[in-house]
Amino acid sequence: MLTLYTARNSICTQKVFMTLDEKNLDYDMKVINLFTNEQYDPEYVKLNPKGVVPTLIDGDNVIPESTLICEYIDDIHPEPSLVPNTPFGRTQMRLWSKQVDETIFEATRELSFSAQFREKMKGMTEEQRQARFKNVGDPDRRARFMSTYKEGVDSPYVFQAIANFEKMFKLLEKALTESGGPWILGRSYSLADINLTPYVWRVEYLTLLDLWTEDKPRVQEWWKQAKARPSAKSVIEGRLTGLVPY
Ligand SMILES: N[C@@H](CCC(=O)N[C@@H](CS)C(=O)NCC(=O)O)C(=O)O
Repeated sequence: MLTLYTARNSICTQKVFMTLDEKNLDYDMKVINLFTNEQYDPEYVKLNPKGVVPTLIDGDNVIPESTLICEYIDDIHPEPSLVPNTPFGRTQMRLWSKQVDETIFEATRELSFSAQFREKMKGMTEEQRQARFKNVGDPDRRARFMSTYKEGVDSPYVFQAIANFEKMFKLLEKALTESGGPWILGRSYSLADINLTPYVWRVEYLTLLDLWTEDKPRVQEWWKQAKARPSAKSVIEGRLTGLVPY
């Protein structure tokens, strides 16, 4: 049985939930409370040295990083396949995962924190808050985190996040035009679509999506279908409205 470590509102874990759902797989779930610093518990850090979720446990195998976890799940349960069957197709898929991991994840976090989670951080004790800032090992990540907490939507990282989304949606319109759709890589739904879906859903929830998609008909069409996908609806909708707590 697979075990998945997650946290409330963890957007990167939603990719993994969607992948498990697409494959119709059972799993156990362990919830880490990020607001009481459980991610820095020495026992958890042994599993995930960065102190982040998700982490997947499959027997003796411990797998961090949501993108790698999704590919691992596809490898061990290849049907229905969520990965293209040509080397070039897989490279294209990974380019999308890379873009999400390198810019869209941070951008979404900056937008969510400055607009939504900041309020929750204000409810922590000063000691908890300082511990949270201190424990973020990566200095760039800590600077982003502190800036969105202190400056909210005026943080320079928020401007950068908006620009990164703008750039990504332009590339998405182009990719859908070239692939002919309906999915990012063409006719088959893949991890490229899954990797992006929770992030687009989050910016839609923050009422920002139209900003970028108004003039992009192919992105609009893609989003209509991506959102209607049963794995996306069951995983994301309930979590955003709070019906599914984790
Ligand atoms: N690149 C990692 C990012 C993991 C990550 O940062 N996860 C967030 C939740 S979505 C987290 O655990 N944050 C810990 C914290 O906020 O202290 C992945 O995709 O798995």
